[in-house]
Amino acid sequence: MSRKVADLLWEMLVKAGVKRCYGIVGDALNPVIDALRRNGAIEFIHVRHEEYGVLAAVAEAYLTGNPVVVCGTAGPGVVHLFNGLMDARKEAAPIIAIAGDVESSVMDTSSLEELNPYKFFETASLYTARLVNPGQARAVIHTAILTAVLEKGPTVISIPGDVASADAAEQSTEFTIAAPPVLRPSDADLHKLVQMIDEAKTVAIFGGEGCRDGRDEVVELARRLRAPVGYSFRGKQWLEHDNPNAVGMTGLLGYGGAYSAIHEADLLLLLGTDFPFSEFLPGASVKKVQIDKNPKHIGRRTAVDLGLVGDIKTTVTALLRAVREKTDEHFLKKQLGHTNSFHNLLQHYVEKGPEIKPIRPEFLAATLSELASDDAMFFADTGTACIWLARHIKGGRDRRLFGSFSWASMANAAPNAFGAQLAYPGRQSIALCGDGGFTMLGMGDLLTQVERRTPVVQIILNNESLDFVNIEQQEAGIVPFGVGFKNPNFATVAEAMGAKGIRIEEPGDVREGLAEALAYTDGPVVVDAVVDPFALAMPSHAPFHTVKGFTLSFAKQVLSGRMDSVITTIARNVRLI
Ligand SMILES: Cc1ncc(C[n+]2csc(CCOP(=O)(O)OP(=O)(O)O)c2C)c(N)n1
Repeated sequence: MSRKVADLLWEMLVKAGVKRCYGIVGDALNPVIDALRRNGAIEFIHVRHEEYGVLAAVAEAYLTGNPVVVCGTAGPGVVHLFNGLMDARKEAAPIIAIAGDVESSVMDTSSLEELNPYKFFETASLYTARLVNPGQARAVIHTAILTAVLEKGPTVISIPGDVASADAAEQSTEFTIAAPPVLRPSDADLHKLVQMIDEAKTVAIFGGEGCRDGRDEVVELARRLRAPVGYSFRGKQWLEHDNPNAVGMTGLLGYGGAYSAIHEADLLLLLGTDFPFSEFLPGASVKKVQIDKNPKHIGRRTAVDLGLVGDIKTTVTALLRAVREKTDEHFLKKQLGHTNSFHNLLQHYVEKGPEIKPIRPEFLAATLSELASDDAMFFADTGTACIWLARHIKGGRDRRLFGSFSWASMANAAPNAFGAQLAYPGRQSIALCGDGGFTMLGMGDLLTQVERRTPVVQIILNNESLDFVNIEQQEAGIVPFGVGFKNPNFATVAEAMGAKGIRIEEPGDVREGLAEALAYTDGPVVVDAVVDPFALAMPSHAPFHTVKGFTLSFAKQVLSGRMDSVITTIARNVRLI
């Protein structure tokens, strides 16, 4: 049989390092998937919902750095990919989507399941191509691969079945993928920066995902400058562990002394971060320097005094050769002091946890962190799970923490953990799921995990509400509405689906239940943890509007006859119990 366009596609994807393709087949994709079968080098992961497949692929691609393929058939199957591709775009994960397209003979005639891929994917995709002629194949596939890998994000190849099964005879499949280039600011700019650092009495560092490869250099710079180090959610896993200068996060999930450190320093170094909450960043009273390899990040969240383009590892290495060591530890000690006091506050519900029912999520998360292995991978659903992950799950050199941190889609954790487990079999892969998130997307594809006996631990924060929104509404000063729902016993449901189910209602059973879940390696586990829906989580720095909003909401709730829930919320959050 002669080589088809679809054969060429998989040959090139294999050369790009693709190990898996997640999706649902049919229609236009049938010849594509037939070629995948013939090729044999890429594992096909048949999921029950395309979005689940993409969110799994995002975790795999983010963690490994390798491109991952997803696929959906024409029209609706392709539409289901979209939210996941937005996630890939925001989380910078190299994903190549193969979108089935209508036959080329009926294109642009509003035929069944037809959509315009250029328009549809415009927001999500870094590069979208419609393969309508076999002659385009090599160039299109090549561009989709290189764009995904080098620009780190999703690309889309829209392909009709007739083109997939057309002859691709002579086309070459050879290409190379360059390693990321070394990028640092000019000598003149570096010199300016060194001067600013040397002149500043106190320096604080705030880092993000860009510190992934330059972690040791940033920690060394902080030591040299006696600088406290705060971080974004994405920066936490690189900058918190084994760093004596770590002072926590700022923003809505904030804890520790990060907020005061970055507001009280003479000079703030923003390193590899696009932290989006401008209101938590200091204004003109603090001098700011931002370094990022992506020029678009520089100065967009807050005005900076100096903006430099460079990767963090290379730039900080150059800085380390030039900056003078500081000796005054006063500022650093003060910020570490704030961090310690906040830590003690956070420990309250962890220490009291064994006695408090319903189970406090702080206690659940801290116990999980303690029991999980040193190379465990944790994923948090968008919702309150993020708060508990940020505050109570400890990172480590080999631990990984991931979620839909920049796109903030619900229901990401279970598919993330599934993709991670496929990429790293043998490591613990743990999803902290919201009950809203798990029932939105996680439940159907629990069957996929069961079928493959993938040992993913999903812990459901069963609070019978969209709790994050509940908190959000109160913060905005309104009466919580549209946030409550009823749940089944998830452990029983899981067992009926062929997974292991563990229900934890008693605080005294938390440790044993989690240990049992982590020890189970014969397939997926669902831990149904009945937690306190009234657990609030205020940031270490609560802006005035937050405090005002809660006060207003409490007043409105009292006036509308909900005195009981106001009293419970207050009682359970001001340490009365
Ligand atoms: C797909 C999607 N829909 C809606 C939202 C808005 N949203 C953010 S968090 C949240 C509530 C999450 O509830 P749940 O999964 O039960 O977790 P909890 O906050 O209760 O822990 C909602 C509705 C979103 N981010 N993504």
